[in-house]
Amino acid sequence: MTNRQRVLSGIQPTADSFHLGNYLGAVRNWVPLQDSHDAFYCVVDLHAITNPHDPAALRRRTRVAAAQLLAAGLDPDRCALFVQSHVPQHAELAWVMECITGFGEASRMTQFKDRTARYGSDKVGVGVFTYPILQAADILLYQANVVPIGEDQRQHIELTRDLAQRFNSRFGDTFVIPDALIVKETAKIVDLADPAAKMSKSSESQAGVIDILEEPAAITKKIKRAVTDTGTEVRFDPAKQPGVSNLLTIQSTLSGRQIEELVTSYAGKGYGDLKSEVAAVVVDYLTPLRERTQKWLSDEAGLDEVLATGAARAREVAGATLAAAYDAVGFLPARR
Ligand code: AQP
Repeated sequence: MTNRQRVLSGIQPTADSFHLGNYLGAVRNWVPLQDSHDAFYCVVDLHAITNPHDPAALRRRTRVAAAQLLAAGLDPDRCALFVQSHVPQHAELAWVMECITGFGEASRMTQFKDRTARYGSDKVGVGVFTYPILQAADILLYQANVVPIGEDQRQHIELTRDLAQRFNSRFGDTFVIPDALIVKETAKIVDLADPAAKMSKSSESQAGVIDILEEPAAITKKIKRAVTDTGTEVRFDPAKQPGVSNLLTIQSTLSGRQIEELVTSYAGKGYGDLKSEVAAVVVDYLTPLRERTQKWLSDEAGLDEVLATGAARAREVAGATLAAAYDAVGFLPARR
């Protein structure tokens, strides 16, 4: 047992690679929290079936996601890394939380609104409507104090807090109320080809999306073609120069150099120099990460063992919370 605060976060296995937005906005921040917190990180495969999917691809991507997390620095000795569907309590608590969620409240979630506006409600599954409540269950099961995420997830943590408070006031104190942990500098990495939009795996064009497992030549090409701004000077001004500022943010985060120092180093130079340097930094950083991922993927048994150990630890904590929640709502205890 530990008195440390608890951290929980998850990521979907919905692509063959995480992109730089996932990595910088979320995953990278998970790593140091293993030392300061009791850490639980999961590959959220239940969320990955809210949209039409291919079963073989899902199975492959679940392992690829776990391998990338290990390659990024998650250490099975310092955190519980697991697959969401291996811990049945997620779906079980989600049902209870759905029953205290308002229909209007769930309808106001941005992704549901965006998808129904884009495709029409007959083409959007009920899972797209309810998954923010499953996400609330993911977090509350672990009594997480902090949830490290990118800006696009802020609304879901607000919903989680509201649901936890509602449950506690109706049925008695059961859940810890979690806080979002959003690192301001990397909260929203934007699309290289469309700096008005966040980098996203579901963008129509992937020209401005850097996958962390992508080959160096492709990464360099995308960065060299990044949309910059109308000026010529390299300045950090996210409102007026979003493209250039995004490149500076990426370079600064991956190199550990301050933005001001980088801006000074570009005095008298142009956007071409900026792009060349950013491409070199990104390739240098991602190459070993890609190699470590491949190494984990070549040891499927080892990878599955890590996930089994993580799931066993997760079930212990999730089981205790679910039992408390079931008791609080008045379910008769099951005789074993
Ligand atoms: N562009 C981004 N900048 C900063 N953080 C980001 N995240 C995602 N995009 C950015 C953060 O990554 C974590 C994992 O999110 P997810 O599992 O919801 O990933 P996803 O939704 O599959 O990735 P996308 O690209 O965001 O997919 P779409 O757009 O299709 O939904 C989260 O903490 C998220 O904030």
